[in-house]
Amino acid sequence: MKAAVLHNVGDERLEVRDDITTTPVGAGKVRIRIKATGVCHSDLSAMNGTIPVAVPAVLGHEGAGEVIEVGPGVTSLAEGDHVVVCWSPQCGACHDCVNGQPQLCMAYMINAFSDAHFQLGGNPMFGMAGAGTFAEELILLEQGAVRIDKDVPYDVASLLGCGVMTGVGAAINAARVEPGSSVVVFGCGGVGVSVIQGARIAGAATIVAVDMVDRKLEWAKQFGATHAVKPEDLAGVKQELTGGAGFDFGFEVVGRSETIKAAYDATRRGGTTVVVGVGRAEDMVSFSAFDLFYNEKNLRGTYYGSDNIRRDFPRLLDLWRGGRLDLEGMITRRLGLDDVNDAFASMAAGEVVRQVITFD
Ligand code: PAD
Ligand code: ZN
Repeated sequence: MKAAVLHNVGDERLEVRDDITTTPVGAGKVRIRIKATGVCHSDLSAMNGTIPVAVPAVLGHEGAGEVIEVGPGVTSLAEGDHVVVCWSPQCGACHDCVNGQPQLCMAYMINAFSDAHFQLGGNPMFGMAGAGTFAEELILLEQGAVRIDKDVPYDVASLLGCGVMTGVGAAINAARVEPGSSVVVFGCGGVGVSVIQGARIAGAATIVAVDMVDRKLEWAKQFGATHAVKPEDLAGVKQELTGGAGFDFGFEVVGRSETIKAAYDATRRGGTTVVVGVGRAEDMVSFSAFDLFYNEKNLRGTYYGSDNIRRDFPRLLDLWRGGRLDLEGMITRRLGLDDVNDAFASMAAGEVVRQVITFD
C-alpha cells in the first residue's frame, strides 16, 4: 500500500512509497482503512526533530477511517465501524485516567516506540505517535480508535483527531474560559482557530487573534475572533480593550519561547496562560522570579487539549451538528497523499488553515 515515510529526522521531504506493508492485526488491535487525514504542524515538528519520533516512520496522526479487520480479543469495535484515530489512547484504569486527567495516560506511549506496525522492505517501521495516518491502512490498538456515527464525513471527522480536540479542549478543558471573559490567541493555524472556536463556544466576550499573516487574521475572524492583529499591533489593542491590564486568558499556539512569553505578558494579573504549541526541548523560556509571585498568573500547558476522548469526541460532534463548531470551514485545501510535501510548504507559507489528504 501507499504511505508517506520519514527516513531520517532532519529530512525536508517525506517519501511517498507504494510498497509499504503492515504487520498482521494482533490481539487487541484493529486494521483501519484511512479515508482522510489532516496535516498538523506536529508532523512538520516530527520531521525537524522538535517532536521525538522513531525512524523510519510513517507520519500523520490526525485521521479517520473504517475498521476493516478486528484482532482477537477486541470488544469495543467491529468491522465496518467508522472511527477517529486518537494519537494518545487512554487505558481507563491507571492513576491519571481514574483521577480525572486521562489525557496524561502513559499506558500505551511506549508502544509508539517499541511496537512497529508498518514494514518497509521486510524491516519494522513505526507510525508517528503509534498512529501513522499518512497511509492507506494502519494497525491501531482498539483504545486508539473512537467510533463515530456513520453520517459524519471522514474529512470533518479527521480533524477531531488532533487539531480541533487540542484547540477547543485548550479553551474549554484546560483554561475553562468563562462567559464574558477576554481572550488572546497567538497563532492562527488549525489549532489556533480551534482555540478561537472553543473560546467563542465558551462565551468569551472578546477574542483577539494574533498572527503575522494577513489571510490568517481574516480566517480568525471567520471563526469567532472579535479582533485580529499583527504582533506589533497587540499593545495598542490590549490598551484599548483592557485598559492595559491584559486579557483574562492568553493562549500560545505557535510553539516558541518568544510567543510563550508574549502570551504570558498579554495575560492580566491573576489570569491564565495556556501553552498549546509544542516547542523544542532546548528552547528555554525565562520568567522573573518576582513576576511569578507578584502577578499571580496561572501558567500551564495542555496535552491534546486536556482531553477525555470518549467524552470529548462525541461532544465536539454534537457542537458541530448544532452548528456551533465549524469544521468544514477549517478545511481550506484538499489534496492527495502524493502532494504531502506540498502541504508542508503551504503550511509553512501560511496559506492554509487545515489541509486534509483524502484517499479514495
Ligand atoms: P500552523 O503552522 O498551521 O499554525 C501556526 C500559526 O502560527 C501560523 O498561522 C503562523 O503564521 C503563526 N505564527 C508563527 N509565528 C508567530 C508569531 N511569532 N506570532 C504570531 N503568530 C505566529 O500550526 P498548527 O495550528 O497545526 O499547530 C500549532 C502548534 O500547536 C504547533 O506547535 C503544534 O505542534 C501544536 C500542537 N499541540 C498539541 C498539543 O497537544 N498541545 C497538539 C497538536 C498541535
Ligand atoms: Zn497534531
